[in-house]
Amino acid sequence: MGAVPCSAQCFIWVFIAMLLLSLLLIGTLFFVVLDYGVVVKTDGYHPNPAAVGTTAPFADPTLVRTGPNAYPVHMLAHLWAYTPSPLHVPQGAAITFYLTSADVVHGFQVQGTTINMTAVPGIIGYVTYSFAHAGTYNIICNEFCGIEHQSMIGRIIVDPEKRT
Ligand SMILES: [Cu+2]
Repeated sequence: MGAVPCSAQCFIWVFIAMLLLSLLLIGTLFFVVLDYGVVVKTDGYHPNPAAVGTTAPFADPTLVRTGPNAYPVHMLAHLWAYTPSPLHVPQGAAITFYLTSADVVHGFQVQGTTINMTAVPGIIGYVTYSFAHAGTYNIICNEFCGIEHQSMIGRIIVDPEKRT
């Protein structure tokens, strides 16, 4: 018994099934990207990564309180460290990390948290996070960036909330 030839109606049903699968795949991609914030939020661009550390706002990477619970900080990744480090932040405060790189692509993963960004030269990404627990958190580089990559570790020290 030979193979059963596919009729014109059969081709139509195969086409419909593939179309539905394609729509499902595309719909799932949109859902995941839009709903879970997979796309890194970008705050801006700068044309000269080599000079970003000497120009505002990255030249003065201090934590400044700008609202009732708002603390933005401009964080610079460079060969092979993070500036500022150690960074003291208050427990429970909403810290917005504005991150860029002065040279090559670096990682910015804060252990024990959901912060995991990529520092890209020329692009300023940002993420807001609130540290619920006091303690010392390591920032690790998870993008291979050169011969001292493994020693590229920063520190975030979360100071206990002062209760009066
Ligand atoms: Cu690295």
